[in-house]
Amino acid sequence: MDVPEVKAILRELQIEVPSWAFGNSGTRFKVFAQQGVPRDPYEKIADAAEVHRHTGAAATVSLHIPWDKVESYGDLAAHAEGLGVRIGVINSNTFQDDDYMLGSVCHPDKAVRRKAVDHLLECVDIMDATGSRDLKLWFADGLNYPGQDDLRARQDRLAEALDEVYARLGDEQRMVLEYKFFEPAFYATDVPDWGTAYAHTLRLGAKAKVVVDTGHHAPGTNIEFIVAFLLREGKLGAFDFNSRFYADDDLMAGAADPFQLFRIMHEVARGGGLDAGVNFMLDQCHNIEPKIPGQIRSVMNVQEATAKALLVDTDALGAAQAAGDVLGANAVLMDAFNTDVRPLLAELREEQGLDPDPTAAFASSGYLEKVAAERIGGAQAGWGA
Ligand code: PSV
Ligand code: MN
Repeated sequence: MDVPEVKAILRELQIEVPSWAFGNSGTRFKVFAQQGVPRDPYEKIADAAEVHRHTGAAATVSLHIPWDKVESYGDLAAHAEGLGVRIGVINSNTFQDDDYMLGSVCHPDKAVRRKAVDHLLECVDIMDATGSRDLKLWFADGLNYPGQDDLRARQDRLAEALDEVYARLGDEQRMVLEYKFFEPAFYATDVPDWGTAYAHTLRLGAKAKVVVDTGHHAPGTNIEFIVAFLLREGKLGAFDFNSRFYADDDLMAGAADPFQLFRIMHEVARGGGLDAGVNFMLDQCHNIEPKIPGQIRSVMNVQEATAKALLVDTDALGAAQAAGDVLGANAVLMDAFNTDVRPLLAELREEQGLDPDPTAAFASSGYLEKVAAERIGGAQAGWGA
């Protein structure tokens, strides 16, 4: 693909940012407060709009319910639009209530399952108000000990819950199911892997797809294979981008392994995923770095990985592969990965009327100083609060 074609695709690429990235977060040992952190969903959206203002590539914001509960979602959506962004995916939360200690939609008690499904249905009501297309489902359900509950019955309960929510979706709405192989449960989780998520969404129908959170795999998992497979089957719905060194670290996308992000974006591009309604979101928690620049960095990292992926000489790659030229094929891929795409992206930003250096532009905008002075009093938002 030549440079003008690469730029045309990058101009359209949007990376959704999560509202919770702008609140305080930390580890189970300590949450560090930062100055100017938003105190409500309106302020979170204002911060998210800054990411878009400087990158032109983050036009939508994911909400997490109940963290982002407000009186009027129509009003919140109008607030977002006034700032040049829109509300994107609605993330459900069935993991922070005492009732959910033994699970939510897979809980052995029918009353708890009812409560969880009602929450999911409420999330679809919110989607109606915000105009959101996707409901993101991640369940913390699972077991810590063998024998704790019936693995098989829990799949039946999960299927029953998913059926009810699926039936509530409007024609243009979708549900996207996220998998995770551990945490908070350590022996078994009820949606541990892409195979389980794929089987449930396949049974449900075309409006159900799979979410790939890049932090939710065992070390060494070939995530680009999963991406290629799901795209081939029309079942890749969304990404939660972040990076990890050890567990589900939720670090900035592309920070730990830019080569992996490139390989993923190569399969996305190869499988038509840049044009298939896939939602690209950052699911990150910024514990020690400032949050808005942290999101800007991740958006830029995804853009860089995508630009490199688009620069792969696919004809030369195909020819080398067909000839069994192992080293030649690998060299084609590595040439693209080793290309410095920063000048290309800087040029693109200038063409879009943006500063070629979004990080520096944000730093000199005075926004951080302004909100630090203004946001005094009230309770700072935080992951889980
Ligand atoms: C779970 O680890 C997860 O990735 C889900 O997407 C949650 O909704 C999110 O983290 C919260 O950060
Ligand atoms: Mn996630």
